[in-house]
Amino acid sequence: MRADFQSWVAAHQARFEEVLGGLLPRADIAPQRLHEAMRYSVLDGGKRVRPLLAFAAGELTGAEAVRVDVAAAAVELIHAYSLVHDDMPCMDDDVLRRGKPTCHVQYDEATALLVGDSLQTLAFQLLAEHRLNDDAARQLEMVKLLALASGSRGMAGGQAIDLASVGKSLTLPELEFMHIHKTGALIRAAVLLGAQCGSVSAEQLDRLDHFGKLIGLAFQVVDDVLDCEADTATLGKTAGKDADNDKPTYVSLLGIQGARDMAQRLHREALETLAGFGDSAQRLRELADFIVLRKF
Ligand code: GRG
Repeated sequence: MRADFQSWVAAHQARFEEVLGGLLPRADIAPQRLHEAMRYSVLDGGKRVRPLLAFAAGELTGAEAVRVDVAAAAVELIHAYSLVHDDMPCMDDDVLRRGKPTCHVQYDEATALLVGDSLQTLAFQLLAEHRLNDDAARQLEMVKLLALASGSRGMAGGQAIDLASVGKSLTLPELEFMHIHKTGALIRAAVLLGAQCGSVSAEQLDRLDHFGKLIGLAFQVVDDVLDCEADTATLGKTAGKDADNDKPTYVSLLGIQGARDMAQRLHREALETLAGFGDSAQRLRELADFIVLRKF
């Protein structure tokens, strides 16, 4: 990572932590235990890749930072809710997330369920409550975009396919379909929401959409490789879960080298989609590099 990019990431992560802290309900407000568990699940952890993508896309389109903050927070709250629910015994049944006990372990299952529900609704509350774009119709489109990316035709649908595919062998197109929905949809939404807080043409949005799809899939391919290669301490979540759970992955289909090659190809194609943007897309390029080169 270049020093300049590293400090951009660190500054945005630190500022965003404050933003999230201010947008989440305070832990001393009733119901205290639920609010405390929501804060536990969102704050102090995670790479914040999706918010960083929103910030980079927002910088590209000249968006006001306070607007992108809200869009980025909405996406991160959806992401945090999905992790809380995914870790529950009825799904992945995991005990470690972001280097801490998972929400249902730290609190209890009913609380974890309600944390996920409450984070999801808070995300949409924020999008309805704060001005994201001067054009109200555009803002409504943004709300719809996040709803589609999160629901049965996006992340939750991808998760359903994931749960149904345990112990089965999927073809490459089937695996791709699952991951474009489960992981890719929210990453794509982060790019598009960040961009739409500013001024962006339909043609530019189309190219950013393509970038988001490619980098979202690359993120998952790298996640599959890391699940095999990295250790639990580095990941902050249990390593080797995919093989243990007999889940089809890019590694099980293509082998480690095949999966790495695929991530490289997606990375290259993602960078190509940004070619026309010049210097304004530099942060997005650096984030694309980070997504494929990351070690955690
Ligand atoms: C429960 C509706 C529902 C969906 C769950 C996101 C998800 C769908 C499951 C998480 C399981 C998983 C390991 C997915 C693969 C990719 C992924 C989303 C990894 C976690 O994202 P990171 O690495 O996490 O950005 P941090 O903690 O850095 O935010």
